[in-house]
Amino acid sequence: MHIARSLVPLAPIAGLAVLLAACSGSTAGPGWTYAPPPPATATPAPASSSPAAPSAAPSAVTPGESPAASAGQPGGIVLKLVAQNIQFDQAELEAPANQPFTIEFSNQDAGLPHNVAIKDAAGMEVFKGEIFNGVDTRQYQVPALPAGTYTFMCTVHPNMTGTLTVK
Ligand SMILES: [Cu+2]
Repeated sequence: MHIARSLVPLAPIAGLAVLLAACSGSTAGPGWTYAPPPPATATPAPASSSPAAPSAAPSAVTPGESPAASAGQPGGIVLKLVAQNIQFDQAELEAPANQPFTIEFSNQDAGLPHNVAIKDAAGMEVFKGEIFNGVDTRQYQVPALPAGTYTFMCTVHPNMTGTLTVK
């Protein structure tokens, strides 16, 4: 609003004349002077309210961002895994071969660190998710893996293990 007000004095005299002419017809002259600014301020408001769009992105651009965001999750395959009482809720997981997937990992142990790491049949670590304290959830983006049998585990707790079948 402050910007809008400062713009008024800067407006050309002709512009002021138009404004005054327009205002003269209405009962509330100042009301019309303030009326135009709201649309101008309304545009930045949505941009600031959406942290994902730091640039001047009108709401019309927002739909365009959704496809871009979904493109970051190829396939959209999400495996859900929960850790509770220092145990995984599943002993076996299955994932598609040769395509990235997501593990939505929920750590339900308050104050305890967990993660999900994946080792191949040879014991080579092919993925290691961030270790974080519960209660919290992370979306692990796992790279494409060739078909095979893998082991998933918590790096912090060796007893937390399971079998990941990729096929
Ligand atoms: Cu753990």
